[in-house]
Amino acid sequence: MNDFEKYEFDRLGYIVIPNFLSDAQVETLSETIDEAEAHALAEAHRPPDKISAYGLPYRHNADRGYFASGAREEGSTLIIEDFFNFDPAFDFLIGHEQTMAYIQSIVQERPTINNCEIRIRYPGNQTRSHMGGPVGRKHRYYYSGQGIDCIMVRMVYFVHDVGPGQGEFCVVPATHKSNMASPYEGSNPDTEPGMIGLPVKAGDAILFTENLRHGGLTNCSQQTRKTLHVGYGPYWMKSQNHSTMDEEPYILPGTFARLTQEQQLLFRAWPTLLENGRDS
Ligand SMILES: O=C(O)CCC(=O)C(=O)O
Repeated sequence: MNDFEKYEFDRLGYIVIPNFLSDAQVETLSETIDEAEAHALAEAHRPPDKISAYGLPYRHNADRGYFASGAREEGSTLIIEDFFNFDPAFDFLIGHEQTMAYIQSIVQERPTINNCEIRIRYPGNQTRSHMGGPVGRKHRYYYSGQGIDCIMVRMVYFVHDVGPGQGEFCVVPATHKSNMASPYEGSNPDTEPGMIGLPVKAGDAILFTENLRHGGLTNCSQQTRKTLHVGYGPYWMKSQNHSTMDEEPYILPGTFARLTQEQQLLFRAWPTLLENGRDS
């Protein structure tokens, strides 16, 4: 993360990183997201196996190791959590060198992955505004003697262009430093004062602190918006996926076994002997 990016991240609470992924990576991710969508939709009629801490119904697919919520409907979102279990094609994002360079600049304790979800936002859908201001400790943005020190950040990877009107990820810049919660009622990102959409191209990424007020503008187009979201925080943070909130990260034994030791560490929500210079 260069000095300009650090300055902008501190000032605004997010940065857009153009051309972050190669065309080949975008193609692989896009194809695999489509497969995951088809797989999850094939089970969309099933009753939920689990209700999340926030009341969202989830279907659990034990074979492919994901939790899905939602269906293909006008105005709906399909969320597929723990997508790393679904297909090894996603593995290159675990410990992705360029991503980790950013994460290590803004999470001071050893970072781990605490959230991974595919978001599929059908026409008419929006993501309500949330966060900003004095949020709980889990999502806080701090600045210490060591620099920026976030508890929860997310990298969003884009596999197709998302232009104005196509359901852009949106933010109220600088609200990670606000001393007050948003007083605007309804949490409608389309009308909330200060909210701006961030248009992107395929291969771009957006890095933001969860402390920032954010959401997704209404997708007014006929294009379904598909993104990958990966959350990071200090190793002691447990899963922040809605379906497994504050549980151990949900990684199938088969997924864990195929990862390198460095990648495995990104799912270990406890201190390891490696941190004392010894192998665990
Ligand atoms: O992309 C969106 O629509 C919203 C995403 C979001 O709220 C998140 O990643 O925390």
